[in-house]
Amino acid sequence: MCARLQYPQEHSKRRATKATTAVATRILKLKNYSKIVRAALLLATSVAFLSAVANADNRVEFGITDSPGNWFQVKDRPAIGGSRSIAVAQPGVQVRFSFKDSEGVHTTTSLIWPTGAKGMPFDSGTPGEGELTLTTPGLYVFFCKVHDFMLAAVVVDDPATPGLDLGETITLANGATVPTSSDLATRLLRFFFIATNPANWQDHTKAAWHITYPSVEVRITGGAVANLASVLNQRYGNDTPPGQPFNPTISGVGEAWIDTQFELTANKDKPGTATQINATSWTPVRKVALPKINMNNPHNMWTDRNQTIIYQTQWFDKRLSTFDRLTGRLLHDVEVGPDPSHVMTRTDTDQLHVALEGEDSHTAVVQLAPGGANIQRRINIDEGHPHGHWMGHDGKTMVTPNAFTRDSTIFDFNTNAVRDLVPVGEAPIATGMMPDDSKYYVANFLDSTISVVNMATGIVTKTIPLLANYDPISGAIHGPLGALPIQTPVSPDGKVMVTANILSDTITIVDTKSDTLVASLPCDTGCHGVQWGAKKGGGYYAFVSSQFSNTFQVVDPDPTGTGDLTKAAVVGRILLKAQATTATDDRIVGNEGMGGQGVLAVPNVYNGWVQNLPAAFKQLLTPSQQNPQ
Ligand SMILES: [Cu+2]
Repeated sequence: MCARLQYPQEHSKRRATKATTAVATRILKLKNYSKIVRAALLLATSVAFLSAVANADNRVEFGITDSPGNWFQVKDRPAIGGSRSIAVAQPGVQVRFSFKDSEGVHTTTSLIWPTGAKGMPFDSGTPGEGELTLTTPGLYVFFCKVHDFMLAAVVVDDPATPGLDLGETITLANGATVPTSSDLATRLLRFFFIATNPANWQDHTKAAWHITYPSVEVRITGGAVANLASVLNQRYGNDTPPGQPFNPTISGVGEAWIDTQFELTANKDKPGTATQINATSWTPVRKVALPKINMNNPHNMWTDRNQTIIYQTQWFDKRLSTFDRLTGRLLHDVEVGPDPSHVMTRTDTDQLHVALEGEDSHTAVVQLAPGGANIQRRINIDEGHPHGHWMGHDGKTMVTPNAFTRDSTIFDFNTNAVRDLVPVGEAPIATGMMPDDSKYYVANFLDSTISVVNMATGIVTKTIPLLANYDPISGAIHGPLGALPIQTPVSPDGKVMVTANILSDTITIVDTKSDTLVASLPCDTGCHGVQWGAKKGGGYYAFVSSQFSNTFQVVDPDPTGTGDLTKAAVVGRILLKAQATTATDDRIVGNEGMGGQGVLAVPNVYNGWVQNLPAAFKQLLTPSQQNPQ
């Protein structure tokens, strides 16, 4: 990962035409005829591509959809490098985010833009439609603040310069500015081309993982021109072994549920299944697609006190559905409000609380009666747009990360009021809490930091930087790191926090005693969700899902049993693709096993929940697992 490569022509002072630059570069490298033929074909493709761009009507229209990968879909233009979410246009282009084929609420918001570009940053607000004119040449990337991985890009190219203009520097939504030649800029481009093209996702049943990038000349920092695909291949490799699935040597307890949010099935037009994995055989036992209700982007789950019901959010929709854990039979499908993201129960009452990430108003958490059949009330959290909330071990508190407003709410159920609104970092997305509620953690997605909040005072006592060991220009890595952190739960015994980081594809390990980052482990691509389950005979496993991979990983934070968290290791990689023995309520037809997001371990062994387990589950646990902390 220690990439120090420069763009091949980074220091070139040449100012050649597009064609001569490309020809010269390629012919110099050629050693035999077949390579010449291949290069000529490549060049012809690039030239044809560029002239198509020059001739196109200078308008770009994106639609917003619930479809995995091409959430933002370009209308009436060909895919570029396999992505249907990017367009090339000329200065003055009118960009419209118009038609909508989604049941959810979205925004169209600037994530990346050419530094100083006119009219930037842009934010449509909800529901996401909007129109803008882009005049400054360079790279523009838009995302949805509700669903951060929904991406659209426009390259505004000045036809008078060689190569497609990516601009001198880009500015990111968190305020950072980096050269387009930097490692951070190309990592973001790599992420874009993986996220927006399902054919680029990491299929662990194949011998090699191939990523298709557009083979086009781009003009970057200092006017250097380089082939984008070559740069990305040189910096990050390609056709690498995706990593074979393997089982942990020590079993887990019970089962792991993973929302395979992007899996496609025959009898519904919205994506997603929930996959149940036996934590002894490590095989998929069942997939629940719920075609009867056209289940739409199942994102996160929780279970009731008896562990018999799965509560399932539909993140690109308005509904919280409930199904039987053992049979997959639908029990309820309740309209709760826009974009329900996460669900958890109160340990004292077994009521469930659902965060509505699309909700603009302050009443953005919905409380349902145990069983999930009906709504009891809407809770005012003093902000909208919460994503992954967490509940206190005694059921008396709830914390929410409010994705749009750089703050986190502490709600007190004793007083039924907001106790604190805590300022945190950019795009807070998920939370984790100590088993005694002494402090909680907020993952600030766009800042790549974690805020440590004292529960009693509501004060941020520390901000843990996840990118301190990374040089965004050269790409040099000096130690553990995480970029774009998402789910971040603390182990049931309070010793360790594990965080999934989606840009770096790393799993970061934080020692909760010192609140320091002590290790990072390689994650499969699209690293997204984490929850803790019990390890047989004592200890815990973190189950880590990856949304652009058909696997999840099992992390043992303390495989040596010494408490040394720097020895944390990935001890298993489990395939989420259905097998012949997997029961299912619909036929899987695409993105098999892909889209890993929400995770749930049954039995639920977090402090406060574990004590309420039925005896049959309790007896599977050690005394210390039955009473953690
Ligand atoms: Cu969205």
